[in-house]
Amino acid sequence: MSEHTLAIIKPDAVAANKAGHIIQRILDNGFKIRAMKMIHLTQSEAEGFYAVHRERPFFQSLVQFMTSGSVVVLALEKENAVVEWRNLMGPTNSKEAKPGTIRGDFGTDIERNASHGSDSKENAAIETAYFFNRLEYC
Ligand code: 3AN
Repeated sequence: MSEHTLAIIKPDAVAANKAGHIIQRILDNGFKIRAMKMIHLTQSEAEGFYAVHRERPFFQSLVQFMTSGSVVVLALEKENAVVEWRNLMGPTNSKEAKPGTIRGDFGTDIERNASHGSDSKENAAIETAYFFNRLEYC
């Protein structure tokens, strides 16, 4: 059954002019883009998005990175979209990601890893609603 997930092209990839390449890969891999926008997150928006990581040692650094430049946020649709998008991204740490994956090709390390993807259907619904209202959703 068709499923949705929330993807973010992170500031490192946008600043390196790789957003277009990544969007093309998303389309080439059979995802439909149901919503998309380029935004520059405020500190409170980034903190809210990553609230589950609030107690983690990397939280401040992650928020600083995610507010360092523009991001592209996308709502993607495909069969098994959550798992399919995470497979296309590769593992969290870009240093462990294989060539051919988005993090392997466009990321640098565990923080500057080019992209985000929801980790479950439940979080996909929460994260999609965090960024898009119904009018923005195609
Ligand atoms: P994923 O994005 O692969 O689901 P999470 O949810 O564990 O990974 O982590 C959210 C984000 O926090 C990651 N995308 C990454 O940028 C950052 N992150 C995770 N672990 C670390 C770490 N040990 N050091 C620095 N940043 C991290």
